Amino acid sequence: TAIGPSLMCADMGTLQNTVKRLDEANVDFFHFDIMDGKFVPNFTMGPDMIKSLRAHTNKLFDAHLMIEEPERYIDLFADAGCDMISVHAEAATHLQRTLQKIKNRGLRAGVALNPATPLNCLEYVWDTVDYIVLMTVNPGFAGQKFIPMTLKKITLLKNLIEDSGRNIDIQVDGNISYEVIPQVLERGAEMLVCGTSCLFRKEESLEHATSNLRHFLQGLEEKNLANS
Ligand code: S6P
Ligand code: MG
Repeated sequence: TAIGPSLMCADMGTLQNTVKRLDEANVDFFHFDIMDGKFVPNFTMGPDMIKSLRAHTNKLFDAHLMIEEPERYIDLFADAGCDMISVHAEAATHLQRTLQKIKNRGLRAGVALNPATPLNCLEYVWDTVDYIVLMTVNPGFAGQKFIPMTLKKITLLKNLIEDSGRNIDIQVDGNISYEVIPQVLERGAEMLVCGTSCLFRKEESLEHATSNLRHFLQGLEEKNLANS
């Protein structure tokens, strides 16, 4: 299970230090939420911020583009140093072309889906996608409430991926808390976007939060091995 801190949940004034600390705490990837004030009603970070943080860690950079016409900005984020880019199926007019563009840059290509978006939009891109981001809240803000209907979607997606015979990861994003984690993992999620629900918490340091989470995940894995 991969742990990916959602940096929009961090204090923007001390971001460089936060990235260094999380790098040392051995997170698996960094999740950057990119918003355009149009596809979602909010703004966060941009390519220049990604570029300046790139020097401070070798961990994977994962950009989640919550922007309209994402095809126009793939090169910008690839040049900034991203390793993985996901685009919303609802926002991409030419989804296949956009994914192909990401792959042509040598990066991992992801499709992100809002909670209400059905899985059938993936039907003709199985060979062009490396990971699917299932939004478990409506995109735009941190600190929202998990939408339980999305659990069923993870199960359905896992089955479709198995049928496709391809190696495609499921990333879940939105209120991934200690209560939710066992439920999404047992349904097949592999990458956790970690925000205010499990990592950026007032009551504990980033180091503690990361190691607590790692232990919790190890405990779940051991339990699963014991059961099987
Ligand atoms: C939401 C964004 C997410 C959030 C993350 C916050 O639009 O895509 O990546 O930053 O979900 O996590 P939490 O635990 O505060 O909901
Ligand atoms: Mg996100």
